[in-house]
Parts: sequence; C-alpha cells; structure tokens
Amino acid sequence: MTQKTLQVPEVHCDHCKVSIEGAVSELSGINRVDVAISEATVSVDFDESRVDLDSIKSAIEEQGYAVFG
Ligand SMILES: [Cu+2]
Repeated sequence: MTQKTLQVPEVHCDHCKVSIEGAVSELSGINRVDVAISEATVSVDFDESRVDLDSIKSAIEEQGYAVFG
C-alpha cells in the first residue's frame, strides 16, 4: 500500500471534502482517502498495482480542483 498526501489549495468546505472523497473512492485500488479541509490536503492510501497517482490526480481535477504534489 502506498500513502501519498496531495496539496489541493482550493479545498475550503464540506462540499469540497465530499466531492473529492467520493470521486477518489470510486477508483479501484483505493484503500483510504481523507480530505483535511483546514490543511487543504488529500491523503490517500492506494494499491499501486491497481491504480496510479496520475489517475487519482485526474479524478480530483475532474471535480474542478488543481492538484499539487
Ligand atoms: Cu468547498
């Protein structure tokens, strides 16, 4: 399992949290996803043999957020 924390500066409220966590958890190979609103970060545990980081970033970007890290 790989753990990664991404910076998503536009995260600011529960709506952002629900949108991003929902979109990322729909991908296969995601063990855990957590959006920290106060830090504007997305922490994700994932199985690299089933999903890659670019796919996770794309899922967040498709919700309308820029992703860094
Ligand atoms: Cu929001």
